[in-house]
Amino acid sequence: IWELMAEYKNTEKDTIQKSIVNHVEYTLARTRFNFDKNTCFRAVALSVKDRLIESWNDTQQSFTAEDSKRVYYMSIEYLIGRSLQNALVNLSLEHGYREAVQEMGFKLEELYEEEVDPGLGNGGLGRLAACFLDSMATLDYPAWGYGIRYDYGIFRQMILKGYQVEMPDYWLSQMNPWEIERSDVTYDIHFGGRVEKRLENGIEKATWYPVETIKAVAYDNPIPGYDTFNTINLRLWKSFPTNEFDFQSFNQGDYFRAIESRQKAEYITSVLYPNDSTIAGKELRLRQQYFFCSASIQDIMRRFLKRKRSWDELPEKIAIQLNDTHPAISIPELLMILVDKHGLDWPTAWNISYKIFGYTNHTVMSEALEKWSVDLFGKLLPRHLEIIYTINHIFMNQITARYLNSPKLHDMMVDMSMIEESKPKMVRMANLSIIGSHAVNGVAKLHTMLLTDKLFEKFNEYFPNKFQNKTNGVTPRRWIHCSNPELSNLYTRYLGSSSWLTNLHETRNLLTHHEDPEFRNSFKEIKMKNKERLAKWIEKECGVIVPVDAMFDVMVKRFHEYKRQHLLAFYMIYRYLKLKEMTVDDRQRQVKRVFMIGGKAAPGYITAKRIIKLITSISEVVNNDEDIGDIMKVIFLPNYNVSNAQVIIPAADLTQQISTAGTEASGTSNMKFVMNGAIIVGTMDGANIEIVQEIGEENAFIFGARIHEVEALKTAHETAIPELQKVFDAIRRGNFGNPKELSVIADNVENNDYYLLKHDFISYIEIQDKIDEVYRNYDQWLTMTILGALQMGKFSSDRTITDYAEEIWDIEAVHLPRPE
Ligand code: DL6
Repeated sequence: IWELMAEYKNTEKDTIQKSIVNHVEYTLARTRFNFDKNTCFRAVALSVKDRLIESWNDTQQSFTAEDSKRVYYMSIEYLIGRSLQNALVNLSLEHGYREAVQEMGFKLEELYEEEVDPGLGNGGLGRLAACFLDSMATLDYPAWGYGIRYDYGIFRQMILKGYQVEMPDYWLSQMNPWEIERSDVTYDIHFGGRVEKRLENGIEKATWYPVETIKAVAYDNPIPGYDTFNTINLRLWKSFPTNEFDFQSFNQGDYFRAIESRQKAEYITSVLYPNDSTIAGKELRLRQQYFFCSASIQDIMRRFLKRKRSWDELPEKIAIQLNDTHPAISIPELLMILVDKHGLDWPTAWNISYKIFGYTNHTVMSEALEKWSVDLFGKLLPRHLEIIYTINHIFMNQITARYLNSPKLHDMMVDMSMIEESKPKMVRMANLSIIGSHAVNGVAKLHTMLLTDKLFEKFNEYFPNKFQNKTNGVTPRRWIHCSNPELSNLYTRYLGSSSWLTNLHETRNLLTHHEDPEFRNSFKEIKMKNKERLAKWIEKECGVIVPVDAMFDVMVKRFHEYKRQHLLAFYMIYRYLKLKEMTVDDRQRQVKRVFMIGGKAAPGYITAKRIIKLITSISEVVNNDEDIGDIMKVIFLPNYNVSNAQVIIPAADLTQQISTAGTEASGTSNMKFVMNGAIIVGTMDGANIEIVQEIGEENAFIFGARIHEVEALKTAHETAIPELQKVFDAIRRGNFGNPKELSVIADNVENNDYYLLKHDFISYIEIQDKIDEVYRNYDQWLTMTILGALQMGKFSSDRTITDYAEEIWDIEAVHLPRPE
C-alpha cells in the first residue's frame, strides 16, 4: 500500500488510504514496520474525524448564519458507545473504508473492536442521552449536548469467585481520537466565600466573593447525523487548576500544599459516580454538578451575546433541557448571571429563565430524588442558595394567595417548598426543577401518570399545563443497523430502500411478508447467526460453550431490587429443581434454555451484589451438573456495556422485563430487544405497556400484578407460596452457595415483600410454561418475533426528539445544503 500511495490516484478509496497513511506517519509517528491493528484503528478514526470536523464547522457556521433557536441538552452522563462504526455509517463511508483498510491488510470489523467504549454513564439515563444526540443530529436540529469529561468512567466489572469486583476504567489511557481539545474555550468556576449586599438606587444588589476558582476547559466531540451533513457537538468539560499559584504556601516552603490545591481542582472531573439512583450528599458530586452547569451556562450566554440583542430574545433563541435534576443548578446560575452580572430586575430575569428550561424526570423512586443539605449548599454556593430562597419565597407567597382559605394550604406549602424543613434542612432539586421550568416530562405514559397523580400531584394541581409525556425511544441506526447488519440488509432489500432507518414506521410495510416463507427463513437464519456470534463471545469471555439451538433468555440491566433479577434467580432454581425431579426421558423432552444475566451493581449496594452472587452460584451448580447438560445453562455476562449490548441484544430469543408494576420509569432495552426479534416476558410497567399496545399483547408474554393492584398488595399479607418455599429451602440448605450470605435474599422477600415477588411468582411460573410451549412450536414463536420487530416504529428516538422539539423546545430543523 505504501508503494501504491506513491502513485496516488484520486478515487475515494485512494483518498481514504492517503489520509490514513498520513495519520500513521505524521500524527502517530509510526512506520510501515510498526503498523499494527491498534495503530490502524487510531489512524482510521483520525481520518474519519477530519471529515467530521469539516461538516462540524459547516454545521456550526450555518447555525450561526441562520440564527435559529438552539437547544442545549444538559446531562451529567452520556453512554455514547464506540464511535467508529457509527460515524462511518452516518457518513455513508463504511463501504469505502472497508475496501481501503482491506488492501492495507486489516478487516474493518476487527478495527471496530480496537476502540475503547467510553463508559461516561451508569445506564438508561446516559444511554438515552446518547440516542437523543444521534436523533437530534439526524433530524438536523440546531442542538448541542453538554456534560463532563470524566477521566474514569463506570467501573469495569470483573467476576471473581462469583463476586462482582470493580476495576477502574481509565478509558483515556490511549488517546481519544474523537475529541478536540479547545484550550481557548475556558471558564472560571467559583466556589465558597460570601455574598455582600448593597443598595443601588434603592434596589438591593448582591456580589459573590468566592474563595476558590477552578478552570473548565472544553473538549468537543462531533456527533454526525445519519444521511445528512449535519454534525452537532457534544461539549464535555474537564477541570483544571487556574493559573494562580498558592504563592503563600510556596513561599512558606510548603511546596506540596501548593501543588495539592491544584490537584484538588483536577479531581472534580476525575470520576463518574457509579450509582444510578442514590448519591447521598457527596460534596464532590455537588461540585461536579455545579462545575458543568456553570461552564455550560456561561458558554451558552457567551454565544448568545456575540450579537447585540435584547433580553427578550433569550428564550426565543435558547432552550435548555435538564436530563433529570443533576443539572438543576443551571437555573440559579442563569438567574445569577442575568441579575448580578447584567443587572436585570428579578421579574424580568425570572420570566426569561423559566421559559428556557425544561426538566425530564427519570424515576419515581423516592430515594433517587436529589436533595442537598442547606449547609453544604450554602458553604459551596452561597449566592445560589440565596437565589433558591428568593424563588421559594415568591413561590410560597403565590401558594398562600391561591390557597388562602383552603385547608390544603399547609400541605401544599410543605410538599412544594424547595426547602425541606427536616433536620438537617435540605434543598429539593426536583422542586427547584419543576418550579424553574416551563415544561416537565416523564418518559413513558405510565410514568408520567405516576408523576401527575402521585409523586408531583400537588404541582400538577397548581400547574395543570406544565406536565407532559415524552415516551423514550432508541436510535435504529445503532440498535438495528450497526448491531444487526443482516437484519438491516433484509429490511432494506425487501423495502427497496434504507429510508426506514429514518422513518422506522416504514417497517410496518413488511407485515405483508410475515407469512412469506423466504422472508421468515431469512429472519430465522439471521437470529441463528447472531446467536452463534454471541456464543463465540461467551466462549471467549466466560470460557463456557453454550448450545445455540437452545432458547437464549436474556436479562441485561443495572442490578436493582425493583428490576427483580432475584425473581429470575428464584425461577431458575425452581426450574432446575423441577428438571432434577424428572426422569431422564422427560428431561430430554424439555425446551433447552440458556439464561443469560448481565449488569452492574452499585459498589455499595449490598443486596444487589448478593443477587449477583446468587446468580453466579446457580450458574456454578447448574452448568456443572451432568444430569442437566445442555438442557439448562446459566451464564453471567460480565461487564455489560454498550459495545457488548450490541452483540447480546440481537441474539436474544426472550427478554426479561420484569420490574414490579409502577417502578421502572420506561426502560429502553425492552425496545432494542423487540426491534431485534426477541419476545418480552414482562410486567405491565414502564414502556412495556406501550410496546404491547403497538405490537399486540398476543406478541408478548405478560404476567404479574397490574398498577391498580400494587398499592393494596404491598400491605396485604401474602401467605407462603409452596413453589417459592421450595426455592427458599434450597437456598437456605446451601444448595446454591453459602447460605449465611445468600439466605438474606430469601428472608427479605419473605419478611417485607415490597416488590411483590411472592405475589407475582405463580403467574411468572405459568407464563414460563407458556413460553416453552410456544417455543416448541417455533413457527408461532417466529411469527410473534416478526410481528413485534416490524411494529416498533413509535420507539425510534427520532419520534421522541420530534415531540420534544415541537412540544417543549419550539425549535425548527436547519437543513444544511450538501457540499458540492
Ligand atoms: O429515561 C431513561 C431511563 C429509563 O428508561 C429507566 O426506566 C430509568 O430507570 C432510568 N433512570 C435512571 C435514574 N436516574 N436518575 N436519576 O437512570 O432512565
